[in-house]
Amino acid sequence: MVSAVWYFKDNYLLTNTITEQNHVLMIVKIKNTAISLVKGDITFQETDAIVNAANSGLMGGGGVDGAIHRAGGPSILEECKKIVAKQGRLPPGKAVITAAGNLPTKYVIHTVGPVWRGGNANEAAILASAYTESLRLAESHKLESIAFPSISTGAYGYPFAAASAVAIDSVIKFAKNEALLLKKIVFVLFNDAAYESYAGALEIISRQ
Ligand code: AR6
Repeated sequence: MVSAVWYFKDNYLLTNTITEQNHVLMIVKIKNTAISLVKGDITFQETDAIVNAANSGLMGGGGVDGAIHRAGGPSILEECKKIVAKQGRLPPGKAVITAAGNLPTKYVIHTVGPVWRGGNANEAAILASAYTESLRLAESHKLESIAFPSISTGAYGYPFAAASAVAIDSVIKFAKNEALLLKKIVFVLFNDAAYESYAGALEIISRQ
């Protein structure tokens, strides 16, 4: 069964579609950039870049980081080592780019989100910066599409409700104010709880 709800307001449209597989897909268009939510594994995304929820050492880890290095092969780690040798550890909120080895994407953008410490340790600003710096790097490499995981909401413990509001707000601001070539921004959510949280945030913020 396919059903769709469309909302129009100013320069975006919002679709809320239930596909044949019963996967909910939500898309909001801001100027020339479509922001969409899908459920799934980020390593399967065929966007120009996928974003890695890395740590400052850039030497791999668990969660998204582990999945990307496993699926992409050793060339990504080799490139990360060269970056760290040249410029040192990657501070939280910053981003760097490498090729993508065996992954179906062209590039991996590695960023570091904040560790959740209760909400009063600048977490929201650092998380917003991780998204914005990743998007700027994509633009500077003339990329048209990028896929994000839900940065910081796994090992780093950021609650989904708070993290999704920051993530959605950051990409909408970027689409409104900075996007030139970037036409597609995808959030790849790993489970229902993550999806519901991002869908709620996208619906609320995009109506404002
Ligand atoms: N595709 C999409 N989302 C995923 C996948 C996947 N394959 N695997 C997990 N998630 P995390 P963080 C979700 O821990 O919190 C690493 O060890 C997961 O359910 O990957 O930023 C790094 O090396 C969660 O909602 O990233 C760092 O040390 C979200 O992705 C540290 O973890 C992020 O979970 C970074 O922690």
